Amino acid sequence: MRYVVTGGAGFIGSHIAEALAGEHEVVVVDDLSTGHRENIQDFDVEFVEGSVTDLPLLQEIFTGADGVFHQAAIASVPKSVDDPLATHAVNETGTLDVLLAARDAGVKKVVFASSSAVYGEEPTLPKHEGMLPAPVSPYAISKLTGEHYEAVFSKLFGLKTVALRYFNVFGPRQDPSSQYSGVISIFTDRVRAGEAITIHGDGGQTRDFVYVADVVRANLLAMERDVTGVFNIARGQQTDLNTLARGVMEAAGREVPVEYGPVRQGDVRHSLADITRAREVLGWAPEWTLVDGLVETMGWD
Ligand code: UD2
Repeated sequence: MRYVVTGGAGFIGSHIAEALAGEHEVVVVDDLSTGHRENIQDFDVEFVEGSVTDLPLLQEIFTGADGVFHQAAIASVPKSVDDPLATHAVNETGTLDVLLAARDAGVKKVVFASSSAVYGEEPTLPKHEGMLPAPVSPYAISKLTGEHYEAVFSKLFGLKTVALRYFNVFGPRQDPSSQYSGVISIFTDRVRAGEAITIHGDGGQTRDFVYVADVVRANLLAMERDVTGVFNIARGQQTDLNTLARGVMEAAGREVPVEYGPVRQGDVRHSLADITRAREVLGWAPEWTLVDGLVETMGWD
């Protein structure tokens, strides 16, 4: 099979590309705005530097492709608040470009990286796919729009599509360099360096963390199986930030000071997914515990 991974030099995309490489022909398209060439240097993939906003480029690359894993995005809520037009161009117009190029090239399926952000501030837990989305950021709107485009392209043009609503994904190659990076990438980076970690608020807030290898398997199943629609991808378990901080230190075998700062503006207090649909329809279940995932993440150079 020939697969294209947009955003394939990024965190999740590079893990998908790695899982496919060797067995399949893999083309990675990435504009390297947040991705890195080094993420894909150790396995056999074709690399094309370019953006999903370049429709002619996508049309060329998608020719002969069986499936597209669409992971490219400006993957940041705060960035989308600062510059909604940039997020709109890449996440919404870019997704439309991907779907148009996929349709025109006769691609069989597009699997799209959506986000738990689409649920917004609605406090009901756990979040399930039947709930009404309530986006509270341009980023969330962009992911929800991508889902809607997928559904409409399925209806109008018969293109098979799946949207995976990722919760808090973590693992090797997640970039810790920005203040908005995933909390686990920041904590593991600091603990490795022997530096203090900062918890925003009292540490009682919770997230549903899922290890990247499980997210990769969800993508492969979504591509292979005869399924369409929207699926939550998470572990279906809540972990509070104090427990997480202790877990990272245990995985590292090293203690660092824990500092407490003000609650981050716009932070959701609790997050938890209902993953029944992924279990029953996709045939997927998370296999990695948080602790095993943390150990693996810590061990990466
Ligand atoms: C996640 C997604 C985001 C979007 C959002 C939807 C990640 C990396 N981000 O944001 O893309 O889908 O969910 O709601 O998956 N924290 C600390 N100390 C730190 C860094 C973070 O205490 O040094 C806290 C932070 O205040 C928050 C929690 O850790 O309460 C998780 O933060 P995050 O940025 O990893 O992810 P989140 O849930 O805000």
